Amino acid sequence: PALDPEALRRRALDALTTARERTRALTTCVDDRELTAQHSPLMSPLVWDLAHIGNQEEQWLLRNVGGREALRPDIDPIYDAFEHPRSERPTLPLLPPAEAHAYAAEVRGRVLDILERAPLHGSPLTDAAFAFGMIAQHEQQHDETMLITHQLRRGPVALTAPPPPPAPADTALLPAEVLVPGGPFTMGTSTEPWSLDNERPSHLREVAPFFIDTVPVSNGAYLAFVEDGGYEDERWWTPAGWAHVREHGLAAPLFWHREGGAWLRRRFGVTEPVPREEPVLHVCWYEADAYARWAGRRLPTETEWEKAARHDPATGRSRRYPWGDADPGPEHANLGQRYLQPAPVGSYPAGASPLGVRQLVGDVWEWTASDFLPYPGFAPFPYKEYSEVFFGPDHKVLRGGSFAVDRVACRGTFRNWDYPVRRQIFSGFRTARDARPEQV
Ligand code: AVJ
Ligand code: FE
Repeated sequence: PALDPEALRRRALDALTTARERTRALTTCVDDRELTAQHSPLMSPLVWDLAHIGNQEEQWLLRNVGGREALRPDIDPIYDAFEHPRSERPTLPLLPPAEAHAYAAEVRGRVLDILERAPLHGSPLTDAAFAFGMIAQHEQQHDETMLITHQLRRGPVALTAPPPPPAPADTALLPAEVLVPGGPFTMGTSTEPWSLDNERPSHLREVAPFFIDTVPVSNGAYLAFVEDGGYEDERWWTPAGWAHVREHGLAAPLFWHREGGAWLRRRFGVTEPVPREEPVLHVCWYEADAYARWAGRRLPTETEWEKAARHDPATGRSRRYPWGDADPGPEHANLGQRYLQPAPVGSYPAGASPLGVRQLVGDVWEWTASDFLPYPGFAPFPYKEYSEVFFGPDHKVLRGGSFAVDRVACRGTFRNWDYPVRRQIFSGFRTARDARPEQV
């Protein structure tokens, strides 16, 4: 059922406000020197993200939807992600922290005024209700990016959060894998109001039966691969993956190191023993793929992942989330930086799919076997640089969203992508295998 304009306005206001609270937390917990520093050549200075958030909001909501006069057209080029790679951004004449905060706040004040009055349908952007959702998602995506910067930063602890609850009692009894039946399945969406261009349109896909892990691969399981010499054994790696581990000397997930006989990991400034029960985090596609091969399995394709997450075998229908059509609540999934780590494998029984697959949404982004490609009938919207320029074999698809993603930027249809070498992102995975006909 379509939401009435007042409900849409409330929803947009709520999404924008939630995003700004997170942005503030991420940009006020360190001093100005740290905001302007580059903590890794892979990342922008935090103060660039902050003003870029404001600048995108100015361009799309103030100028496009609101038809208002530009506030700071002079800074557009500085905050255009395509003009300057991240490694160059510290050398740009960036707004200093106080000005960046003031600019983002000024844009937001004017945007809330537009949100109160604007007709939500029939605007220059075709549908202003979409534009508000897109900008809330954009800010939350940068909040995840800024959290990655915080993870890469060295120095005293700046961000804290409570730990997630321990795994539920039934975890040890869960089957290792679940059979997903073959047959047609509706992938993507043509109706989800805030879905982005690459999730559209919905279309039918034929899927062969397959088995998929009930839970994401844990640190404990991954450690068995490490200790079995997985990183030294060419058999498990694709040629490109093998060249990459050799060249960079990879021997364990990013942020892990060995001390005495113990494996430790650093997380937001705290070093602790690697927790066995937590989903493995900070692995690149090559590592995920090699682990799967070592385990006698493979990564799921993107189509398989989405079928596992959305297919309801009782009705044949594809649902919005593994648990149904309800928006994510705290009982369903570990999202929104509520905790600053994934929950133990087996958590969130209320978020399980009808077939019993757990933690598909939240906790860790899950690498899939698939390249990032357009769906049949794809049309860029509202700009080619969101998705279209990234399609092709250079990027692998990740699904499901991590603990760092807000629910506004996370759905059963949501698609993320990155280079197969990337591992500073909050990435993990689960494995799959073909089902033989007699098992179906
Ligand atoms: C969809 C997460 C790959 O961060 O590069 C932010 C999202 N696009 N600003 C990214 C995005 C433009 C994008 N990812
Ligand atoms: Fe951006």
